[in-house]
Amino acid sequence: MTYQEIEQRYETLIEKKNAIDPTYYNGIYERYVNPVLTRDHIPPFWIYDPNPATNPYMMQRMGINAVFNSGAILLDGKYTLIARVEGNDRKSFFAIAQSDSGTEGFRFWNYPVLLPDTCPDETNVYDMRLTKHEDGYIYGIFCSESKDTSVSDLSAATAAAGIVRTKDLKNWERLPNLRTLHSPQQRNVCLLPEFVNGKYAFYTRPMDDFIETGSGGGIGFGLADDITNAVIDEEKMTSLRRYHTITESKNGSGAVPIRTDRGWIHIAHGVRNTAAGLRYVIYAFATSLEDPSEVIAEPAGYLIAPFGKERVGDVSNVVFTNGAIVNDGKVYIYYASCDTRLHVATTDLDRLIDYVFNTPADPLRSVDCVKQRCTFIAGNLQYLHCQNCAKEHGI
Ligand code: M1P
Repeated sequence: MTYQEIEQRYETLIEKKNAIDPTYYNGIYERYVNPVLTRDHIPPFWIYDPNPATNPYMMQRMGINAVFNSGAILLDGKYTLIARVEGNDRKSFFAIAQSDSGTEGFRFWNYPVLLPDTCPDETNVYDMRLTKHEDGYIYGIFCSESKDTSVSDLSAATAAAGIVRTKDLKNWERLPNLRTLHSPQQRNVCLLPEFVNGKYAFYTRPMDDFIETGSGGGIGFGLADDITNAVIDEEKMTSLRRYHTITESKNGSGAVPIRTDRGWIHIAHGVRNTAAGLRYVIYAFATSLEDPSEVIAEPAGYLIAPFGKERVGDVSNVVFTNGAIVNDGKVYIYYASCDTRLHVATTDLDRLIDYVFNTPADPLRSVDCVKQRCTFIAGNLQYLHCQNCAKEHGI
């Protein structure tokens, strides 16, 4: 192929229309036919040297493997994603893509984000949550991964929460990593947009180890006095890991919580183990506006699970979110499948609130789940019977 043909193929992809997937219905949200970001959405000049003199075979010089977990905000009226981009060399980095509609036409800026290099041991960075904070800054909280040199295992790593801030997503200030005094490692940390008791409020995910959360009981909540030296002493538990549920192995914050009249709505992820490896799904819960560490609603089971083609990828059986946008009552949930590509699901605030507050909680035992369903069925059959009677009597 010539560089012009590669460019043309790229333009065709960016201009491609997206549509609601007609094969999927649950009344809660819509899925879309096409992913919103894939590695094919990367500008060709990030990958190819366009000069035939230095690239006579027009081969990829610097390949991109995947584009997935993305933070999200509305910036100057544009749906703005900070995507996790992974090179063929396995290193992840961040890049900004914008769209006018939120469901199609995402185009990357010319350059990826070059973060200030303040942590010499940091090897990899990923999964940034973007928070438009009431202090006037946009914060990015991300996973900062370093090699664990205290053990001989070559793959041993440590995870910490990196913090950056910006006003325009162009000029970034790196702040010291978050320190949680009682948790050795952190990943999936996210910052609430509002102060709580005059402090910066974080949802954390205490972990004993890089992969296993160990004694970490779920999603934590902690306050830091100073964002420029963020230290959390106490981490209160919010949404918990529970035996034989979707969060048995681990869970973690996802999109920055959405403020509603009824409470903060969280769109998080839960992980369980299976014979085929870990299965990641997305679930929702709500915390109180008065006390954002208190869970006030938690529907049973998952909100989004891998579906159809989403099931297969580099890390199969995974859906994961770290970004959502609310615009004029419409909610755009950006979720990745299998650490490979990024999708959008759309709903609206009313439906999301109805889902979170009116979906029954998990009774935690099969027998109680059957009782719960029988009560549901009985109510439904009675309603249908009444409807039929009314029709028969012409009411
Ligand atoms: O591979 C699935 C996900 O694994 C991690 O999530 P967690 O910390 O909950 O295990 C993250 O690295 C995430 O990026 C990845 O998608």
